[in-house]
Parts: sequence; C-alpha cells; structure tokens
Amino acid sequence: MLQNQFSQASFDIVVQKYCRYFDVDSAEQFSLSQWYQVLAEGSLALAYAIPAQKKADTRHVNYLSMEFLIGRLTGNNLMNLGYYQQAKAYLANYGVEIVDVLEQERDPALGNGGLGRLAACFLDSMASLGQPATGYGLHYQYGLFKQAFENGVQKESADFWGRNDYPWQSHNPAKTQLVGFGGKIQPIKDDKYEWQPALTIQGKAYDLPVVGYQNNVVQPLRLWQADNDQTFSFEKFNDGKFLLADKEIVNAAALTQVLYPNDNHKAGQKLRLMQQYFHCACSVADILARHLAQGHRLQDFAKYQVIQLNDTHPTLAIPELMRVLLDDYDLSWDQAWEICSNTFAYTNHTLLPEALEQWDQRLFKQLLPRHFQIVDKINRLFQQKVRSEFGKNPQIWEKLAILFDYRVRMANLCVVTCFKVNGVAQIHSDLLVTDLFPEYHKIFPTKFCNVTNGITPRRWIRQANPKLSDLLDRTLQTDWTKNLEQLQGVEKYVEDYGFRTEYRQIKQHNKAILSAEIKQTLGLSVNEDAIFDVQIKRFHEYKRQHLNLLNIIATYQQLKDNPNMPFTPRLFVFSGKAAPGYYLAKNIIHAINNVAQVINHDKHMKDKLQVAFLPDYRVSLAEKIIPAADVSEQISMAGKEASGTGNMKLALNGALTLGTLDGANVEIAQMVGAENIFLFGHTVESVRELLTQGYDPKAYYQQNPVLKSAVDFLTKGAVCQGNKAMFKLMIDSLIERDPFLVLADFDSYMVAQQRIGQAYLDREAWLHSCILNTARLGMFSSDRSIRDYQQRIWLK
Ligand code: GP0
Repeated sequence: MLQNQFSQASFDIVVQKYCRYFDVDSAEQFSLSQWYQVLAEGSLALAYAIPAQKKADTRHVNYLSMEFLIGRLTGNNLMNLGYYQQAKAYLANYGVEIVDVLEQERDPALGNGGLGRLAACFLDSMASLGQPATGYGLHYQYGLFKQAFENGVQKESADFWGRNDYPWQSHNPAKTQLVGFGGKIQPIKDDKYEWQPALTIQGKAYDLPVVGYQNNVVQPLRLWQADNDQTFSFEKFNDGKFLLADKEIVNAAALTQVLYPNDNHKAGQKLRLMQQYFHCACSVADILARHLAQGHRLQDFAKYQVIQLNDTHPTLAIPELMRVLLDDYDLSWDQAWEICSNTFAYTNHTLLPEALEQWDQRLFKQLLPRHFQIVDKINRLFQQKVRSEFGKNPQIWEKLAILFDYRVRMANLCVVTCFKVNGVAQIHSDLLVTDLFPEYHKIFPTKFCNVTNGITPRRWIRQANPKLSDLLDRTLQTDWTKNLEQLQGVEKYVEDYGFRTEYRQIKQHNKAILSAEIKQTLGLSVNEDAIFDVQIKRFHEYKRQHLNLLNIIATYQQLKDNPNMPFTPRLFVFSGKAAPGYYLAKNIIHAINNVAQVINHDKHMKDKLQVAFLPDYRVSLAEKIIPAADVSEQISMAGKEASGTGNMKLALNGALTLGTLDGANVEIAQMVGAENIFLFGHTVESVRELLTQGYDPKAYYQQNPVLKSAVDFLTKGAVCQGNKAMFKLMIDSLIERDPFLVLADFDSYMVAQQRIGQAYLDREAWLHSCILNTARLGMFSSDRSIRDYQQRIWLK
C-alpha cells in the first residue's frame, strides 16, 4: 500500500505559489503550460515524500552511462506513484485535461538512441524491482540536436531544453566533486605517486527521482554538470602551466555543454575524452563516499558495490578507481586490483569496428598522466598472462593488447578488468565470443554471458497505449506490468470474439491518432485502412532504411505500370535522425523525403501508396507511432544489430515484425513462432559465405531489372530535380561496395513485402498473429533483463 496519500493540499500549495508567480487571481487563468509547471512540481513533491530506503545489505548497482534517454517524466512518474487518476481528477475540477497538460512537457533528449533508452528502461525496472541502484550520467546543456527538413534535407539545430528550469531535477549541493586534468605525476616512494593536475573542474550533482512502479521506491538518477572550480588558479593559468603541454584554455562549462550525436560510431575528440573522464571521476568519488558513509569497509567495496559500464564510454572509471585506491587510500596494487576486478562489469552494445573506442595515447597521457601509468601497468601485467597462455605470439598480442600502436583500446581494458562481459541479445553475445573476443574467451572462459535487452512495459504499453492496457487489465484481472509473462493469459482469448473486436478497434483508434499527427506535421491525409509499415530508428547504413526505400520505389513503379494489379494499400512511416557528419545517412534521408514528395503528390497513389517521414524522432513521438503500427521493419544486415529494442516495443503493441535473423529478432521469432513473423534475407552464416565467395553488388544491379530501375529512378525526373548526382553517395555505395548487402537481400525483402500484402487481406488471421505477438512477448520486459543481470552478474 502506498504510504503517503495523494494530497490535494500539496497541489493547492503549488497552485497558490504559481498564482503569485504568474500574476493571476486564480488557477482558472492558467495556460496549459502553466498547468504543466504546477503538475510537475506537485508530482515532484509527492515523489520526494516517499521515504528513502533503508540501507540494503545487498550490492548496490551503480549504472554508469553517458546517455539516459528518459523521455517525458510527469505522466510516467504519476503513474508509477499511483496518483495518475487523482491528478487527472484534480485538473478536471478546473476543466483541464491531463493529457493536454502532459503534452506541454519538453522531452529531454539526453541520449542518441537504443543505448540511452535502454539505460532509462533499466532505471525504471531496477526501481520497480526494488534493486537498489543509482544511475550516473551527465547533465548536458544541449541534448541531441533537433531535426527539421528543408527541401528534404536534414537540418540540425541546437536542442536548448532549458536544463536549468526543468522541474524534475534538483541541484544537490551536498554532492559536489572536484575533477582534475593534465598536470604531472610526483613519485612519492616506490610504486606510490601523486598526481598534480594542472586544472580542476567542479562537478555539480543534479538529481532526478526514479520512481518504482507502485512500490514506494524512489532512487536517484544523478547527472553531473561541469562548472569552474571556485579555487580556479589564475596564478597557474598565468604561469602558462595550464594543461602544461598545450597551454590551451578550457572553459569548464564546455565539458557538459553537448551530447555527442554519434550512434554506433566513435568520436575521438579531446573534449569527448574529457567528458568521459569527468563523468567517471565524479561518479567514482560519489560511489566511494556513499559506500564509506554507509559504514562499510573499503576492502568490502566489491561486496557492496557493482559498477555496470554501459558500453565503453565510462571505461575510465576503472583506472580512476585504481588511482583513488592506490594514491588516496594507500592500497597496494594487488589490493586495488582485487577490488576493481570484482566491481566492474561491462555491457557491449555493438560489434561494429568503427564503434569500438580507441584513444590516441598522447592525448590520453597529456590529459590523464597518472591514469595512463596505471593502464600501462595493467597492460604489462596482462601481457605476462597472455604469454603464459599462448607463448610469445605477436599476432595474438596485437589483438589482445590494451595499448597498441599508440592507441588505448577501451574495450580491451574492459574485458581484461571486468568480472563479467555481456552482450545484449543471444546472437550478439554468441558473436562476441566467436568473432570479436575469441582469444579473450579462451583466457577467461567464464567471463562472458548474455543478457537479452528488454523494455519497460510501464512506459511502452501502459502509458503509450492506454486503451490496450485497459483491455489487458479487464481481460487478465492482474497487474500484468509487474510480471509481463502474464500476458500469456491473453492467448486463450485469441479466438474470443469480444476480445478480438476490442483489440482491432484499439489498433484502429491508435492509427487514427497517428494519422492526425501526420496530418498536423506533414499536411498529409493518409488512408487509415492502409497497412501502417513503420521504420523508426537512427539512420545508419547497417540498419538499411535504403532497402525499405528501394522496395517503395519498385512498388511505385509496378503500380504505375499496372494500376490494376492487386495491391494492399500501404503507408510507410519513417522517423529517425542521422549524425550531423554522417553524409551517407543524410543522403538516405534526403532520398526518402524526395521519393515521398513524388509519391504523395501522384494522385493515382492516393490511398494506395503513401510515405510519411516524421521529423525529429524522440521518445514522445515514438510513443505515438508504436501503438499505431501494423508492420515493424527490423531489417539490418544479419550480424550487425546487437539487439534492437524498438522491435520489442512494436511487437508487444501488436505490430508484426518484418525482419532479418539479427539481434533480438531471433528471439522474437522463437517466441511468437514462424507463422507470426515475416523473416527474410541472408543469415549470419550465409552472409559469411557470400562475402568469402566475393560479393559483387553490380552484378545484382545489372541482372535484376526491377532493382535496376528502382535505383535508376533516383537519377531521373522529379525525385532529383534534374540533378543526377543528388543521391550519388548512396547509389555509389550500393552499386560499388554495398557493405551491408542491400542488393543481395532486395529480392527476398520484396517477396516478404508481397507476403505481407497478401496476409493482411485475411484480416482475421492477421489479427490472430497480432494478438499472439502481444501474448507471447512477455519475456521482453526489462524487468526480466534486470533479473538476469541480478542472477548472472550482480549477485556473483
Ligand atoms: C549500440 F554501440 N547502440 C551502440 C551505440 O553506440 N549506440 C546504440 O544505441 C544500440 C544498438 O545498436 C542496439 O542494437 C541495441 O539494442 C541498443 O544499443 C541497446 O543495447 C539498437 O538499439
């Protein structure tokens, strides 16, 4: 039972306060956005009215992530607090609709995509399961850029999200930290050193409450913001000792000014390395302080703390903890190593080589001289281990070294140090062992494991799809969000007329809402009876939005040639951003927009074939698209998508997956059964075969007239406005190299699309499959992921 009752009085106080602030006599005069401030502030007070948990005797999870893509919080937190209905009624008294008020909230974009959203789902699940945890991230001034289209071209603008006015955060002045950079190392005695940084920066803590689902748990997401240290030394500065080597001026606040907009790609800039260290240093200091404040002994650190590294971005926490233990707490190397190698665990999110972080050794050494020394020692000690395992073998060492060729390889540092390394879907974890880290696996056979990703059903079903949630509540008579496996209970209703009717109506209702959104943003009236075929995710070649596009063009051409051919109407929905410097991905976006223009303006295509590219993809937009989807495009080249998580959200909300055997699609297929998913394309094995045989994309282009004419369409007529070179980047990549086998999978993809068109005609059978998708995907709750982390990683 909830300890504190929803108190009308606490909202009344906030209303009074804002009457003064806004200079109005009564709340009747509040605008929607003013109501939003009242609602958020009142809800925040309710969250903090929940007493802090007693110190648990279990391991505390410290989840370190450069990104937390939290989405709007007010509605979600009210729901988790159990006060949504009361808050709704409170506003209704003033004639105000809560959903309209919630739409006023900014959507903080403190992450790029899957990795950051996963971190947010995990926070929700840890709180909801009562797993003591703190999320540690950065308080960026600018989140991921905003996206607009100008003549089809992506234009970026700064995401000024107003971090200083955001009602859900509070500055926690008790937790300020100091972080050093540059400078030199002073030897004290053998193996003892003191680091004398050239510059110190302040890290200020901004806390957001993470509210567990109706269980009286609230725990922090702590975001660090950089500021000039009060003790900033102008003397040192004037002496020119500033960062010693390059005398460059660093504006402290710049450190947390902006989120790097790269996804599945390393950036490599100095400022990014500084960001990473800043994040790690603040977090490690905070964890240590909390550990000691709770009365634990330093030597029990690993017993009470685990530090989960979300990808390699927070790897510097490893040498930082070593440094603090060695230099500040005077532990021996072996003692410090014992603690570190039992504290850290690493989650790998990608096999793409361009995403594996490596830092220039000189830069590293200049910014973090003491850390470099520590990493160098870890590397040398590990080399001895490798020699005892494999003998002196330069080829093997070349792969396993942490320091090599003047680079610091972060993934290798993680694998060597961490007590567990996990991938994010079964196929990905398998490939991690067989393809990326086979030699490491030989040395550390028990280190590797899998934890398949998940999504929080609180946000992605209960909040995003209230009508479906209501149906599930009435049908199952339990709170299925707490144990999503209970969705299995829906399976018995798959033939139930009443249930089927409602399920179908809900999808139709959600499609109508999305159609209104499309009308409002794009001015496009869509056919609500068409198949809503959705591809929403970052733009990346490996995700193959251009495969989808080629099929759209080919279909358009067929419909032009043969207007009476049997065809099930389609609406193709795209949304997603490309990194600002990723020209090929931006070229694909441009091509989709231009093709959309042509098709949407062709009156013969009206209600038959339409393309809607919604700009500025973000969590709140995903919440509108996902419940309305009929088909979920998960079409990466097999072996490249670590897991995917949008695939889970869409399928749970009753979209059928059109996918390759990649990432979590493999497990989705196992759960729903082959009849309830549309699989196509090369598998990991057949990709391998094709590539060893020698892949020649041009041959596919020349030998397949449908494919050829689809590609050629992009160099002709209205699509490129007479500029043949407009989509050259994309076309050359496809025909000359095609690293992700778009052309090799084209035929199989088109056939799968035709099967979908056929299948949709049998509306009863289609509905059957949708319901089974909802019923059978309970394992993709992030609660299950967190339980797996507990059992396979954290409890060890
Ligand atoms: C992986 F390496 N992912 C990265 C990265 O830099 N950013 C990122 O979002 C994603 C994977 O691509 C994923 O397959 C996965 O599900 C997600 O991390 C969470 O594990 C697609 O969302």
